[in-house]
Order: sequence, then C-alpha cells, then structure tokens
Amino acid sequence: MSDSNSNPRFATVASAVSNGTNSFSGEKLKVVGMIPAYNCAHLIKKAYEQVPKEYFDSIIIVDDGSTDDTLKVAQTLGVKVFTHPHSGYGGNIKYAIRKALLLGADYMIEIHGDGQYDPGNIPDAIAKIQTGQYDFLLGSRFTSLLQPLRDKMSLVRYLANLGMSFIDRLVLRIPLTEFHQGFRVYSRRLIETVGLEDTSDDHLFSFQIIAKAAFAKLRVGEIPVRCNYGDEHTSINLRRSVVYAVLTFGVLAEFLLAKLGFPSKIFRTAKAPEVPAR
Ligand SMILES: Nc1nc2c(ncn2[C@@H]2O[C@H](COP(=O)(O)OP(=O)(O)O)[C@@H](O)[C@H]2O)c(=O)[nH]1
Ligand SMILES: [Mg+2]
Repeated sequence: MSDSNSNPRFATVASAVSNGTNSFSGEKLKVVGMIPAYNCAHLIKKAYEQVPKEYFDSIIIVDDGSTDDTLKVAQTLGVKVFTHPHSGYGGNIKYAIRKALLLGADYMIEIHGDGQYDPGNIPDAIAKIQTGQYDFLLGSRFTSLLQPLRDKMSLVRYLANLGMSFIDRLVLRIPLTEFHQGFRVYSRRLIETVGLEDTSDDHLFSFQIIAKAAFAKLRVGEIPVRCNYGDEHTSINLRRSVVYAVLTFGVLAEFLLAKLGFPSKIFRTAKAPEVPAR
C-alpha cells in the first residue's frame, strides 16, 4: 500500500473507499462500473442490486440491442442506460468503455449483466487498483487450482482453460493464471495506450485487449474471482468456444510476428486518437 500513500490521487481514493463514499475531494479519480447486457432481462436486476454501489462514481448499463426486455428492466434501475444496435460482446464492451471515458473514468470495472461474477470481487479489485500499480487488472478463477471445479466449472472448460492459459503465459509473458474470464478493470491509460480500433466485436476482444496490453508492456495484474456456472449463465456453446480458442492462437501468432517487426493492425502502441478526452 506504500504507493497509495505516496500518490495523492490514490490516497484520495483509499480514504474515500475506506469512508464508504465515492465523493473524492482534491484531484478526482473516477471509477465507473460498466454493465454490458444482452438478452438478460431476467438476470440484470439481481446482477445490478448485488453491486456494492459505494465503490463507484457512476454505473452505466449498456444494452447490446437486446431482443428481450433487458433495456426496459435496465431503465427502471435508476442508472444511466445506453443502447446500440446489436454488435456482440466485444462491440458492446467497447461501446461501454467509450461512454465511461466520456464520463471521465480513470478506471472502468466490467460487471457482467448476467451476474455471473461474484460482485464480492469488487472491493478487492478497487483495493488493488488504488495501489496505482496496475494499468489492467483481471480476475482469475485459477489462483486456487481446484476452486473452479468446486464452483462446478465443467471439466472440458477447466482443462481447456488451463492449457490455453499456460500457452498464453508463455507467449505473452505476463504473470496471469487465467486469460479467459470476464471480470476486468480497465484503466484510462490502458485504452489511451493501446486503442480499441481494429479489435473484434465478438468475445475475441477480451483476449486481444490482454495481448495488446502485453505488447505495450503495460502493468497487468490479477485478483482471485469466483464465478457462478448455473444454467442461466451459459453463453457460448461448444462450437463457438472452439472457434474462440483457435482465434486466440491466431492472436498469439500475430503477437509473435509483430514482436519480430511485421506490421500488425492490432499490435500498435501509438496513442489512440479516438479516445475521448476527460
Ligand atoms: N453472449 C453475448 N453476450 C453479450 C453480447 N453482448 C453483450 N453481452 C453481455 O456480455 C456479458 C458476457 O457475455 P457472456 O456470453 O455471458 O460471456 P461469458 O459468460 O464471459 O462467456 C454478459 O453480461 C452479456 O449480457 C452478445 O452479443 N453475446
Ligand atoms: Mg456469462
């Protein structure tokens, strides 16, 4: 915690969080919660209610052109709600990130609208970002090796995740125990450095952004997270999971080629012109 004391911006957050308030005095460090939501009308209210609101300056729900009542339900929750034509998980979270940056966010926490990730992870995440040591903080279900199985992750998914993350770690050379889950804290610095353009509008975005952070040698860290695998949270089926896995290997290949100096659209570290100013 020494950094949080030496950096006045983070010291402000530290005291604000320990006071249970998000009204930071002095130089503001804004934390925005982003809830991507697609066809989860039956889950989003509960997901939102479980979020510890005192940790956020604002929370936004971003509807990905749902065909059910997600938008209607979201609009009853008393937070800012945005919607856009259906684009896929990546397109949806990128839209949310852009909106959060426009709101002045320094840090953006991704909270899935299906309530799959335990919101009890949020205080730990905030405590860790307030050290000022991370540009990108990811959850990991694998910090304790058997916990995913105790939490009822399927064996196939468990083994695939372990194997893929092993290879990801070797290639990207960042110390994560998992690369394929959806609890994340993005910093403004991360987005300003790596940009969002030319990335996937599908789930692959979630891996591309980690690889981009690794390429830019940003500070990436992780916290343990717990996840719920109830039926209602199932998202990508086996076929889509296999396609996703193959595409992540494509990203790794492109990463290695870019390291060798080959031109690459997604591995560029120039400041992104599209990022809204604070
Ligand atoms: N599956 C899916 N989820 C989306 C889409 N757009 C937004 N989301 C939201 O993105 C979050 C993660 O999606 P999900 O399919 O549950 O992914 P996973 O559980 O991390 O594999 C959820 O909150 C969804 O509501 C989309 O086009 N497809
Ligand atoms: Mg899910």
